[in-house]
Amino acid sequence: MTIATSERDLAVVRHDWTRGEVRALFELPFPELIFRAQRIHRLHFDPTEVQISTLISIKTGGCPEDCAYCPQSSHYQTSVKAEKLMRLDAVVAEARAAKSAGASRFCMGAAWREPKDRDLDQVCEMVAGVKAIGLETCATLGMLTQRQARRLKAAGLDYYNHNLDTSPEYYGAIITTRAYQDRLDTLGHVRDAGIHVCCGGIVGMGESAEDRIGMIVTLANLPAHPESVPINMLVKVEGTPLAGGAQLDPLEFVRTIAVARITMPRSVVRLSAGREDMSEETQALCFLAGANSIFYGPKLLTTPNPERDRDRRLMGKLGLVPMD
Ligand code: SAM
Ligand code: DTB
Ligand code: SF4
Repeated sequence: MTIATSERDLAVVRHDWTRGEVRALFELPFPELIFRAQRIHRLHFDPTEVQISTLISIKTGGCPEDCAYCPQSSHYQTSVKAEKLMRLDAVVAEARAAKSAGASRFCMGAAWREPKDRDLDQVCEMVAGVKAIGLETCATLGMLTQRQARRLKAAGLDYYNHNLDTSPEYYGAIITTRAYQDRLDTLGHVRDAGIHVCCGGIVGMGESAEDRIGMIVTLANLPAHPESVPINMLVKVEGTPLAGGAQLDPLEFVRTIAVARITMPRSVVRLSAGREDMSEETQALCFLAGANSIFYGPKLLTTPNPERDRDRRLMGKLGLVPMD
């Protein structure tokens, strides 16, 4: 198996990755893998810059989908209580606080299978309100129709997060209430509406190495690479079917980040969920492997994320600075 190694080959952005090529990347000796990831990272980014996003759950819990990782699914007994959609003024107040803490993007998440049109009216107001205070806007609301995507774009939405989560082959073991193709359809609607795509997945869900390969192949062969690729380490939540699974070796997580960086050279790769339980050393390896975005602030949607001062200290130690 030959893999591109010249600077010119590395600079080519491809959408025709084969499983064999991606498998060969995963299996590279670690120093070789990291070196390639770093060379590609530096072609397109300043390796000291990290994009800072803050998450908020605008509608928590009670979701009809059965995603086996998710504490917000109504199929499982977890400590998450279902809440109503937040009020506009409360969302805008949180966005102001996120901006003054240093975030450049504000991501609003809702535990919906898909938004009702009445819900979307309110979310569009939130998007406009957050945009007006000078933040990039992101939302993750479940499946969208073409019309809903256009409405969000018109309201000022910059990014839509919609993860493929795992390989097409493993998807049915994780979610039964929707199909992989549903996800791909929504991604198409978002892209066609002119909204930037944020799409990645979760590792550590008991998937095989082949499934991590399949997930990256699918992401890297989308018609356009997602502008943002979140790689989440499963956050195990009591009450979900995946709570008791084996822990993935953190080095496999680092490898997944590196392969995402190499196959999607211009994408911002986010070291996403799972940092609360990750050592500083593992996080540092993720940045070396080409991760250049994090969620900042003590909560993800419902689970803990590192406190801000802990992240400021880590970034200081590593000499990393926020991306504009
Ligand atoms: N309901 C919408 C959907 O599923 O698209 C939006 C919110 S959903 C919580 C957004 C993403 O969070 C999921 O696609 C999944 O990748 C991630 N996620 C949820 N629970 C997680 C967990 N326990 N660990 C890691 N990532 C998780
Ligand atoms: C993404 O890929 N990860 C974020 C965001 N996109 C929406 C969500 C992580 C959720 C972790 C579990 C929780 O806090 O509920
Ligand atoms: Fe619902 Fe999204 Fe959680 Fe799945 S991941 S149960 S769709 S909130």
